[in-house]
Amino acid sequence: MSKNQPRTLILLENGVLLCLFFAVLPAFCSVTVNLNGKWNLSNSDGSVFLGAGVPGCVHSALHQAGFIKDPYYRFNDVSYRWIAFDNWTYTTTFSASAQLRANQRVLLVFDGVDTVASIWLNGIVVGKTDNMFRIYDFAVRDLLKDGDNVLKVSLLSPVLYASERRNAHSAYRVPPECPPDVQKGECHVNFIRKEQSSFSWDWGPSFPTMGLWKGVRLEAFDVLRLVRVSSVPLHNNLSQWRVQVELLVDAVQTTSGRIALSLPELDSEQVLQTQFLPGKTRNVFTLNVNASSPVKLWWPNGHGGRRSYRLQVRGFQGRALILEAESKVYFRSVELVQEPVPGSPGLSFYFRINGKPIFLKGSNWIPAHGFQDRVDPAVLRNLLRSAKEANMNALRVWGGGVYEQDLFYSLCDEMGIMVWQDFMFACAMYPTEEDFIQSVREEVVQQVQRLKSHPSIITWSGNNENEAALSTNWFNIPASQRPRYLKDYVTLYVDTIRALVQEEDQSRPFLVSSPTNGAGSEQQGWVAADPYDPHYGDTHFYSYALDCWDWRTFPRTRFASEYGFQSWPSFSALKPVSTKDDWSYDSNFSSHRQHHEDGNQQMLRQAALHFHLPNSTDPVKAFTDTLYITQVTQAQCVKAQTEFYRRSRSEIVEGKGRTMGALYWQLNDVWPAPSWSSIEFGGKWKMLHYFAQNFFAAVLPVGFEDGDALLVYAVSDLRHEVTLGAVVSVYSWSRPEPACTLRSDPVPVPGGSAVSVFKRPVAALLAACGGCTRLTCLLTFHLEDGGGGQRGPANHHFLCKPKDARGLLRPNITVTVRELDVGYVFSVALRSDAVAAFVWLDAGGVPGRFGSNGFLMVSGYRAVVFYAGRHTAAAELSGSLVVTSLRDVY
Ligand code: BMA
Repeated sequence: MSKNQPRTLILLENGVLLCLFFAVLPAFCSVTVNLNGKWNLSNSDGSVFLGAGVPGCVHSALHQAGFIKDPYYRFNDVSYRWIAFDNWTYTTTFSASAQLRANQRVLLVFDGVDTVASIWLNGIVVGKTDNMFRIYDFAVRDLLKDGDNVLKVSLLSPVLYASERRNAHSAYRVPPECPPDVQKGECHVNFIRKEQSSFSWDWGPSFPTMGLWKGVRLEAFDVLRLVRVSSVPLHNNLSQWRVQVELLVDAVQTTSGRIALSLPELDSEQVLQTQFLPGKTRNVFTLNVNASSPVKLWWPNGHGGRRSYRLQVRGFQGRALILEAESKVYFRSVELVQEPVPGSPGLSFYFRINGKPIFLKGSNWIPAHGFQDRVDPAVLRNLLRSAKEANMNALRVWGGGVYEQDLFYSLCDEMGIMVWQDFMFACAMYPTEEDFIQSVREEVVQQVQRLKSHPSIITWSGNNENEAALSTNWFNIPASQRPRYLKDYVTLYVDTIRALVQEEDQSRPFLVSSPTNGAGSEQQGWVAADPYDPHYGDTHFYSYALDCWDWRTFPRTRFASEYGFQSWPSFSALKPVSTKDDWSYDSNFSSHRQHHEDGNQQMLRQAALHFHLPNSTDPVKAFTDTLYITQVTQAQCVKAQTEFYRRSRSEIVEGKGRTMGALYWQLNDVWPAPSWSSIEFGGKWKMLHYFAQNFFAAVLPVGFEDGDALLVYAVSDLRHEVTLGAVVSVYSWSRPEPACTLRSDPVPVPGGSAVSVFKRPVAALLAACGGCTRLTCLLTFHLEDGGGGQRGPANHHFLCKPKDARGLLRPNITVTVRELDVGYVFSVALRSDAVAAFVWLDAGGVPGRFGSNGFLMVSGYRAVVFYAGRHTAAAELSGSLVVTSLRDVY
């Protein structure tokens, strides 16, 4: 479509139809001119000049035009540091028709500028920007002319800007100043409202981006423009619903009219008289849902369906249509329950959706790429579908990244993934000068208005770890200065963000930080003495040195919103960004990619607690085996911790428990490097993600030792009660068949509970199974219902560290690949002549995923399915397939 062509239908970013352009009613229509596409880009001294895509960023443009190589290759993040120290200018030329200029108002709208820019139109500055998370619009009608119009966006180096702002803030320090050296990042990111991790993080590179990261357009209108429609369902007792519809309208002058709101599928309609005042105004209407139309609710993944309803909004002046929009409404309620818990000090902390307590199972989301223009729908779909397929029902959008694109939230709505939405502040103190706060105010209002229609978002949260940073004094703030920082904290998160969110959205809870003691923190002036207190709120817990197989090391918290362990991605993820010289664990490359102090050694030390470390004399095999062992270690650690949280949902032990959330750190990656992620950059599942499929299953057997006994708990997220017993099999490491099997009597397991279903002293269990010792045998177990049917996945429990296991042999696994569905679905049959642990299938460069992976083979045969991400053939898959098991690496 040519830039100037008026559209008959105008589609807003959030999928809302804005206005119908009728030839008979031209005066009432807004016209949009899309200014996206190819612009020119140059640096400050004009030595670099190239074409650049909008939306996009400088780094992507330089790469696409061949000025730089792949920024992710080897050490290029450091080689290309100069880019963010330069200033860059985007320029485009467009024509503005007389018809367009004849409108009363013409606005130049930027959906996202990254970050600090002056905007010039035909040589005149029309405005400035300083916040990546805001939409900006500027009135430009009188500057437009016949013929060519020149639009220029001059971006300042974000690194230099941040440093200038910091220098201007001379009264007191706003720490942390700079990231740790190991991150190879830039300083003072807290002084600029942009993606905080773009200056580096402990899992990510420093690419302080600049650019027009979202769309640019002209909007012209004579009467009014509908800026946004949002809707929030409210209810009385979950039976009588009403929808609060908010229209953000930009009117040229006072405009009276009628608004017709309708939910056709619910037979509900309302017509209201209204008056839009001049300028941008928020207009709130309520549509009562017809009491005789039953509403189907939105439920999280695993708890029910998700029916959406069409909401139609039309505005008339006389008989003329002045606005029209359509969007989706889902009905659900959310409460955050913080109330006294019998037998436990503190308060509960759990989410009730549609009146039902729900255990949140999932992970934490970080930006999916260092360059947001590279996060396309396929990337989002693959990651979110992967979350759903791993039985997750929740993700936390972490506060050091970006407020995600609309599609992210729409997919979460569809898939039933509940979103804990942070505001974008992380691991730092922040300035509170008036202009900074003012910019944050705009950011918060716009983001809440943009996102509040999504049922997936179940809570807002002010920041990541800033309460903890203040209370446990990460930045060595002298006691005498503490009050100043406390005051700034309250100013930003309580008096500004919380107050605005409560004004904009009464339909969901607001937490000031994560971790926090919630109501407990509030009582202590918003910064608790110990925000990690397991009796209140949510906790983050990391411990790399302690034995992660020992559940006693984990806090029995109300809600675990972060915990995790690092691992390396697969060789196929690293290969395209490295050369042969890099393929060893102690190469410069391996250290360079590790952004967490001592991270590479921490992984090996944790691995060595349980496993023999790889010792191949072939350097590449030693490297790939080490990648493997870090994935095994991570998968097993996060499994142990998650199972502990899930089995703690019904109990109070020593005053602690009733855990109702397990969101491990982290789901995805920003680049190919070691990190806490369960899905590596490029979308391939690590072993942890396959484990998550099991440890997040709706019905799960959890085995653990307490004192001298082995216990099996049945964890159920089902709605209804089931009768479950445990079947425990003892295997010898040296023989792929059970040595003996024990059963417990089925007991009732209520919906949403964790119940002990099996308890036996380990010694008695082994004694009953002739000749078994802790070193020679291992246990597998599953749950069966009253009818003898297996419920949930099988699980296992090792009675010793696998490095001490006696009889574990090299299994010599052979694989046969067979096509099941043309080019996309394959069966992979494995034959093993011994018990094999952590059997890992890697399809190399063939994208896709297996039905299960990283499993224990206690019998000689297993078949799994492979779902290819692109068309392939059995021969190609079979040629790329590498099978590794624990005994193969030493
Ligand atoms: C938490 C997160 C991130 C970090 C992670 C791993 O603190 O909030 O800041 O990446 O731990 O260190």
